[in-house]
Amino acid sequence: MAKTASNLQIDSVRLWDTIHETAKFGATPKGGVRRLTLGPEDKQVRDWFRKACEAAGLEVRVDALGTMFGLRKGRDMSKLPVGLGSHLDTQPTGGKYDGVLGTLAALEVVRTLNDAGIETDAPICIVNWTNEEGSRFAPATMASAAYAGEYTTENILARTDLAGVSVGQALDDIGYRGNDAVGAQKLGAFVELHIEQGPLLEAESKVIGVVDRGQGITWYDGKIVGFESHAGTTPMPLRRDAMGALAEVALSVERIAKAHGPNAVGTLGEAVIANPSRNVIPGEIAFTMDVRSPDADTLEAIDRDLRAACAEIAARRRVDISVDAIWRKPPTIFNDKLVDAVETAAKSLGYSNRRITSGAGHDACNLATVVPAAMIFVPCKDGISHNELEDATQADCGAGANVLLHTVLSLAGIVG
Ligand code: HGY
Ligand code: MN
Ligand code: MN
Repeated sequence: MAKTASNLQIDSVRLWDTIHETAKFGATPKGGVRRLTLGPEDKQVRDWFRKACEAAGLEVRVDALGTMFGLRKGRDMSKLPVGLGSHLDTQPTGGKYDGVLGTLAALEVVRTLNDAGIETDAPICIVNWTNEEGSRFAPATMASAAYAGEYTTENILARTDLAGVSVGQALDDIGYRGNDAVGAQKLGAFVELHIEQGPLLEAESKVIGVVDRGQGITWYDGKIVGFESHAGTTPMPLRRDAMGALAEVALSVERIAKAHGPNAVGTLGEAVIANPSRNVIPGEIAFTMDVRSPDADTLEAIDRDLRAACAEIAARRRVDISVDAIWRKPPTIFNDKLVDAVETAAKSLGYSNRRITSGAGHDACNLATVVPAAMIFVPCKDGISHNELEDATQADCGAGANVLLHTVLSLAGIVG
């Protein structure tokens, strides 16, 4: 006899065990996870995920960018599935929860419905999106962006990593270039559970973040060209030092983001010196920048100020500085109805909650441009993420998964 759905709870021990079981794929000595997209560790977790989905009775399909869909039939298969999930790839010094919680909580929702013998009216579909992190291949959230029509599949397949390996080649290397066209699996809605990756929920002792907004993001590729010359014989006034210019660019990013604060952030996260040598003045440096704000006008203003600062540094230091905006993600406004469904679920389950804007980018932010979408946050310890110290509690992960379960049930309808 099926349990009544209203008192249904996920199995938080099983979810916790699943999170820690998959953390072994790419486990690092410091307790983090290094699972770069489409690498060998990503293959391991993908193979694990496929088996777990099939064991839960899901029909697993993979699209041309490797995104994995696990479909649970509903009574009315003419209805579009309710989507839920996140990503299983991590940063180089990533943690156990970023993306993993949302993907495995989606699996836990299915397992819970199976155990309770509950059939939903609409089907549900759990999703593991390829390359949410954007660390190995830019941009971040590339597969869900292609699903939302922002890029063609060919454009994404041709993207390369620093070693010159393309997305297409990497997919073939791990056997995850699927036969389905990107976008073939239609979704009627999408809900993503994620750790907050910031300090607010913990600081306010709130268990659930009802995410109604997401920051806009601009990613830049930059290049500084100066002049390589002898570190000992070149007088300081004659130098065209790319490293000195980079140092000023980095401080300008920080200054400009602060000037447009408090709701703006800017980071110079990568720098690669061409042919580095201790006794050669750097002549060429490639770098990247990440700028974010919930406000589109602020992003535009920061773009103008950054370009002006680079032009001034370049002229004064007699170097060339180029800055190319390779990804512009506008701020996200999540679907009111779904955000209300998340809030209603949190309240009915008795969890403390607050509305919150996501500082991080997520696949749900892309889905929100094509289907009704919303997100659920739970706290992470000290707000730390993209760091091997990333941590969360079993209770909070379980609470988030329960809110996910009841949000999905409110959207998919219950039959048995
Ligand atoms: O960069 C981001 O916001 C996401 O965590 N990949
Ligand atoms: Mn994430
Ligand atoms: Mn991340």
